[in-house]
Amino acid sequence: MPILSSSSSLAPFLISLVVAVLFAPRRGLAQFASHHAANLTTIVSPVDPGITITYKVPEGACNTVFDTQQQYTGWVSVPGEFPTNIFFWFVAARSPTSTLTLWLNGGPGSSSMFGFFSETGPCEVVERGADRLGTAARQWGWDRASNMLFVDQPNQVGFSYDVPTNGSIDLVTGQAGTPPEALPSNRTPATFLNGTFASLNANNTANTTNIAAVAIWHMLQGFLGAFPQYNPPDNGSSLGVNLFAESYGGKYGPVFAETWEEQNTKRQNGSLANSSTALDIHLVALGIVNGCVDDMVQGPYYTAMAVNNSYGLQLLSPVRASLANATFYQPGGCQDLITECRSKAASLDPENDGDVGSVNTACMSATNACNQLLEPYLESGRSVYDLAHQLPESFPPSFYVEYLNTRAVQDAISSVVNYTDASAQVYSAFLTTGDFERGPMIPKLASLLKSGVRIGLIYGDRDYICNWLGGEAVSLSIASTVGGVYSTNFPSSGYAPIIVNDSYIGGVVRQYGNLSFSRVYQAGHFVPAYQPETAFQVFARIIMGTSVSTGEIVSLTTYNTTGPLNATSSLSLPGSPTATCYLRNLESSCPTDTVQSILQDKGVIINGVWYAASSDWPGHTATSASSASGTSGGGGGGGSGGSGVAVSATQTLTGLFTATATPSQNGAPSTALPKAELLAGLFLGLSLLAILL
Ligand SMILES: *[C@@H]1O[C@H](CO)[C@@H](O)[C@H](O)[C@H]1NC(C)=O
Ligand SMILES: *[C@@H]1O[C@H](CO)[C@@H](O)[C@H](O)[C@H]1NC(C)=O
Ligand SMILES: *[C@@H]1O[C@H](CO)[C@@H](O)[C@H](O)[C@H]1NC(C)=O
Ligand SMILES: *[C@@H]1O[C@H](CO)[C@@H](O)[C@H](O)[C@H]1NC(C)=O
Ligand SMILES: *[C@@H]1O[C@H](CO)[C@@H](O)[C@H](O)[C@H]1NC(C)=O
Ligand SMILES: *[C@@H]1O[C@H](CO)[C@@H](O)[C@H](O)[C@H]1NC(C)=O
Ligand SMILES: *[C@@H]1O[C@H](CO)[C@@H](O)[C@H](O)[C@H]1NC(C)=O
Ligand SMILES: *[C@@H]1O[C@H](CO)[C@@H](O)[C@H](O)[C@H]1NC(C)=O
Ligand SMILES: *[C@@H]1O[C@H](CO)[C@@H](O)[C@H](O)[C@H]1NC(C)=O
Ligand SMILES: *[C@@H]1O[C@H](CO)[C@@H](O)[C@H](O)[C@H]1NC(C)=O
Ligand SMILES: *[C@@H]1O[C@H](CO)[C@@H](O)[C@H](O)[C@H]1NC(C)=O
Ligand SMILES: CC(=O)N[C@H]1CO[C@H](CO)[C@@H](O)[C@@H]1O
Repeated sequence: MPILSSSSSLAPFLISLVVAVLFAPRRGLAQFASHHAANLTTIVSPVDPGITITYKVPEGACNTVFDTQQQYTGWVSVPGEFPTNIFFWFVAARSPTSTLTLWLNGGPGSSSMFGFFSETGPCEVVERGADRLGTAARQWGWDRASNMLFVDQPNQVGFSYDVPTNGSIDLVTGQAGTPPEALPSNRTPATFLNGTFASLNANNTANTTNIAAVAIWHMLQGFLGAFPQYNPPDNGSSLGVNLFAESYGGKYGPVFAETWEEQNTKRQNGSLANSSTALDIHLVALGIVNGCVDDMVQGPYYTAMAVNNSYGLQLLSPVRASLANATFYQPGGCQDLITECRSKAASLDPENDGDVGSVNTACMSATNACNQLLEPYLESGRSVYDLAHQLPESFPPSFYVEYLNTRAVQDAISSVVNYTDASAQVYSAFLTTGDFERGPMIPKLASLLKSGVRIGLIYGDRDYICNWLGGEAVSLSIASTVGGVYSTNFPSSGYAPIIVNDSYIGGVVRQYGNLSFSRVYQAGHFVPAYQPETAFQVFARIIMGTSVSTGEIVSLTTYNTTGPLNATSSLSLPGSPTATCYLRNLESSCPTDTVQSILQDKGVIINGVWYAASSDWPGHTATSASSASGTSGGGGGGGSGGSGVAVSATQTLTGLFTATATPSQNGAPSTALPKAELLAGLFLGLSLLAILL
């Protein structure tokens, strides 16, 4: 997850460097991750005997809808100048399918465990009592339609590591460092923790998207070689491997997909080392969720979104708007500097190895200039991820960070490192090469489309940082770059409703052939966290190759949507929720006065959340429900996925929806439930499901 720093360095993708902290304070050895190799299996990659896959079944760490859903966690270890151990978490679909989807969060430097536990994964973390966290199945997890593979990349992100290294993390500044330090005099035990991290050496990771792509190709070779039963058959079946990536994934997606296609070609023409044992990656669909794909196209829409966002928010005066516009257009502005970065890269560092000083410098200058596009918006005090949310912002919940730093979970996956949510080192490594503005990405997407890869762009319409106006511009730019029928038929296809279920329309979609662009109503940056059911149906329709509007089977070679030629219908902005102060996300989620209270050791901390008094904890009144459901074990339960929709025993947890009529309600029901109600709903959901399953 990219999290904007509350400090003044304003990068358009990230990042609070808050990496961790606070668990019921423990002393000595217990603070560090320890390695229990129990039940780990190691096998060798089919393409390279230097690459190994070490994995196990993570017993009890994530409750899925069905106990029969196979899970594996592990690391693919790739040799190189420094050790690279890429963490993955695999979960099989609820019903058998041959399709496999790789999910990536962005950053650069954000862990895909954020997506796993907050967006598309099979389970979410729930409070089961005071200082007792557990998991419940997510109703609209994408495992409903596909086998899912979540990967922490590049190296040193999340549970991925080079060399396990003991250190400490300061929750207040978000800084992790090595070696471990004693508690500073201006910190309380809750705000300063020992742990085991990666080396935190920014040299020991990828510093460009192209370099990261190679490691991920090897990672997939290792994974698919180890688990051939999950490698979709390349027998003309319409189901294969899908890559869905969010935010900075707007860059990972096109570059990784391009790399896989190139490797396939090389394997087929025999020019790849070990062609005979290498595996084709049969990419069917590339999905981009609120992606910052290419500032050359999206840059102008920062200003546009601030004045013309269809929620009636006018964030800039006309004078400010034209000044802000100049940040992009003026001579020597964002646009010119991107051009300079790209022309230097094309001639001096075409492979984007990040090792040519003058290219790095030019691309860094472009990155800095383009980051300024966000500045006027920041004065509004609203979250860059959601127009409706005032800062501090705590959506989606950060319980999972706390959960992943419990001994029980680390033992279940046999991790040698603690979990961190975002890697400052990876972010800074990408910054030093100006990777943000390299590209260009549109030609890559156009050529993927040309070669038959389906491309689905999904944009939540309350996001600012990679907003839907820019996303729509990306879709039009892809179509015109592909040329031919796409350049005429895509823009002339009208926006059709996205019919999510019998009761509401979740957004609008323009679709022609293998290209679609969806505006998802009432969703911020992390679309599946805001609108789980809409995001799921759109995802499922993209990977199945059906109509994104209705889910009907269509012939994609001729199908197009019909409707208005713009997607600008107005909606009303919901009120801003009150933030919950998660110590593991202190910089973003806690107001200043609360930070002062925490530093003075006032209040209580329950499940990693600060409360003025223990009676403020929503579970205070729900504890009996909690202990009753807490023992339900492996069967899991239906979570709300942030939607606040409690699962009832009659709701089915499998299957896809196909529309037969158009409902009248525009937009999903309100997502904001009072916390206590949400919590009680979760407990209720759990116990009902325990009966159901
Ligand atoms: C190893 O796996 C077996 C079978 O899944 C399980 O019974 C056992 O508890 C596991 N041992 C450890 C130490 O995780
Ligand atoms: C190819 O495979 C051989 C034998 O398995 C191995 O020695 C060699 O390192 C591999 N080469 C590459 C480039 O992976
Ligand atoms: C971390 O410190 C503990 C306690 O001193 C020690 O047992 C462990 O080996 C250390 N881990 C690493 C990776 O240095
Ligand atoms: C971290 O561990 C070191 C020993 O490795 C110890 O001296 C220090 O006090 C610990 N710090 C905290 C905050 O517990
Ligand atoms: C990273 O690499 C650079 C260039 O080789 C070197 O100057 C620097 O000392 C390295 N940093 C670390 C922490 O090893
Ligand atoms: C391809 O293989 C899958 C799984 O073995 C099978 O279900 C499917 O019918 C096959 N498709 C074709 C077109 O042969
Ligand atoms: C094989 O394909 C790759 C990627 O398209 C290309 O660069 C290479 O020149 C081809 N080699 C041969 C021998 O055709
Ligand atoms: C920004 O500049 C572009 C190109 O000159 C223009 O089309 C657009 O209307 C301007 N937007 C604002 C808000 O001034
Ligand atoms: C980026 O990584 C490459 C490959 O590891 C290295 O050669 C290059 O010097 C790095 N660039 C910077 C700016 O550190
Ligand atoms: C690291 O994990 C251990 C449990 O294995 C936990 O006690 C400790 O608090 C964690 N440290 C951090 C910084 O998360
Ligand atoms: C969007 O399309 C509708 C219907 O075609 C039209 O009435 C409206 O004026 C258009 N709005 C904009 C901003 O172009
Ligand atoms: C541009 C385009 O191909 N438009 C077609 C979309 O589909 C409708 C039928 O549903 C046709 O009438 C349009 O010509």
